[in-house]
Amino acid sequence: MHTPSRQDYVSISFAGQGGGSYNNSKQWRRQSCWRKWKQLSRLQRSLILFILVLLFICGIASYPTVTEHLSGLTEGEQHTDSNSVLRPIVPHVLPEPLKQARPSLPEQTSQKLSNKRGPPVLQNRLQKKGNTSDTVVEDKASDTKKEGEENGVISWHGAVIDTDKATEGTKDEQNNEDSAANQKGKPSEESGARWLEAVREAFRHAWKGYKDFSWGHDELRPLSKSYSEWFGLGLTLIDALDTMWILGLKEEFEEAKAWVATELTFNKNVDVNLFESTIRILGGLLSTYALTGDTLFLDKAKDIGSRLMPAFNTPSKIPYSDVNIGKGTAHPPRWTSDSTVAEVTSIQLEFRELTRLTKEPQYQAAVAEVMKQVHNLDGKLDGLVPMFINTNNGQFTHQGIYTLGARADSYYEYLLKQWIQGGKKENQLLEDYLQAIEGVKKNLLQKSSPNGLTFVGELSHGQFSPKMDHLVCFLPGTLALGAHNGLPADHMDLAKQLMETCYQMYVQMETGLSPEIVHFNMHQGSTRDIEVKLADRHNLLRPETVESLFYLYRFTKDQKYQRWGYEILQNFNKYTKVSSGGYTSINNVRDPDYTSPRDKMESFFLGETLKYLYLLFSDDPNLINLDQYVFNTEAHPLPIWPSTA
Ligand code: DMJ
Repeated sequence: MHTPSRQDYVSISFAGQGGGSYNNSKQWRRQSCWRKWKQLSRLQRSLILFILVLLFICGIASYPTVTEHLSGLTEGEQHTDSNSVLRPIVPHVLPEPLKQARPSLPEQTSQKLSNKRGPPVLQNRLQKKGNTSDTVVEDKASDTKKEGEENGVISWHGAVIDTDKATEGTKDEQNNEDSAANQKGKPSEESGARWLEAVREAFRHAWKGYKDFSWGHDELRPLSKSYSEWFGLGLTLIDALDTMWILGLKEEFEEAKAWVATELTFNKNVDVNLFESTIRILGGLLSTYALTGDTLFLDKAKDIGSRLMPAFNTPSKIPYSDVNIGKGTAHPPRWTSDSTVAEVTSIQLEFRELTRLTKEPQYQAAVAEVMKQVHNLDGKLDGLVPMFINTNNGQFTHQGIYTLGARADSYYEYLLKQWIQGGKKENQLLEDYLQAIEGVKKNLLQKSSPNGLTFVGELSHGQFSPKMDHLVCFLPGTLALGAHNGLPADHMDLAKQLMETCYQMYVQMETGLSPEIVHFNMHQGSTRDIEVKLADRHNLLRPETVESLFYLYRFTKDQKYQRWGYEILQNFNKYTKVSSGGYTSINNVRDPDYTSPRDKMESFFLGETLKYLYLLFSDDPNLINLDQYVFNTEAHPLPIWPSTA
């Protein structure tokens, strides 16, 4: 009996291929292969099988669409978030309010994207856009002048900056050109009015849920028709006060005001986060006072402001993250003595305004001290700051990581906005801002493949990561605001590019809603620009993109920004609206049939998202005139200080 050997196998193989004496029939090949297979030892067969299985697994894993689909199914089945009520989503078709819902993608990038679109489901969604309909989720400082600063002109690293330039409601020449090129598909006056009304309607719907199921509590849980408490201070109600005023919802405003007058008390034994309560509560009360002149709101602002001050009693004067507003004690989180850099540097607008109104210097002094220390610290990279700062020694910690996203974002926003608030005199703030934007350009800015979307990534110990939080989408608006106030014109160019990217973070998702975090492809040969990891597919009804759309529209009058905003509003209505009242965050923006609602309406949806949408659709430059007001990071407009000169 012939025992097959490795030698035999090799010789047969060569004979077959090189000799040409055998015919190439399929049958012969099958027999020959089988014979060869049988001639192999058990070990050889096992090895080959193992390699084949390995190759198959690698092949599957490197094909994202398949893995994402598979993982998506797994996620859906295994989802155990106790806050989410997993009920079937029943589409509920409402009449189409507008004919112009189909987005026009006039820019080159958009054109390219539409030619090279990825998954068919996305193409279907985009094709259907002209026919969108609403679906309801069923119940389921230094002031010293330097050379060249006269007449509002200062020089920074060779760039001459005309800081007196700021004319609300007018466009710079370049923007006029852009605008002329984008008149096609422009919303008519009539539809403009309807878009405004659509925001009011969305607000009323959100307010109904809040009123019916969570009145006086922090946040609505619209699916379980209940509420959640964070600080127990009526967070959503306070955050929404100035939105109601701006939207002209008088009845709703009056009932909320009555609650503030009779029910709201800060004399409570409760720990609050300094940053969150400053931007939402103190900021909300101050802006409502600024808009209405009603001293009720100023009195309440003074009360909460003074109760937050113990946070600054730390060895370094860098504030703790948490304060007990009843006991007057403060502390860092249990696990660290660090505070977040964005949190300690994004409370300045509010405390400075409190000092201006009360003539009590301690508020402004406390937050100015923080800015001074952060300005002088080592550990920055070209003006970019790390994410944490220690409350004992006042030094940056966890150094080497730089992002414009979570934990650092509003540091940059408040550099510019404090400078604007103070009448553009505090040059140190401006210089830090300008340096940081150069730092962004140098270290964090990249283009995606294949369509060359400009994005802001992250840097970790010298290693670039193409990861961008939705939170970073505040940046186009901030850059545009700076350019409007006389900062370099290339800031506006960058703002427009990033705006397009933030919009694409919505358009390229199957629901037309952005995920929390995206990753951009940078290698040539990529088939799509944006990837989303499984854990990042949620949408919390965040405002940053519509916030930037508002600024870009105000300054350019380019109506494509309004159309983009209207699309986003329609998609919020389609995928996050809960029929019994309210809107819900969702877990999965990539599956229109299984969005997996989270059962939570964040207070910033009313405080920010709907407010910015309304302002975006309004053509009245005096509805929060940007030469008179500056928005805090929670969309509460605060007065720009009158010049005392
Ligand atoms: C808001 O509380 C503020 O805009 C903050 O600066 C960032 N996070 C949320 C909105 O996304």
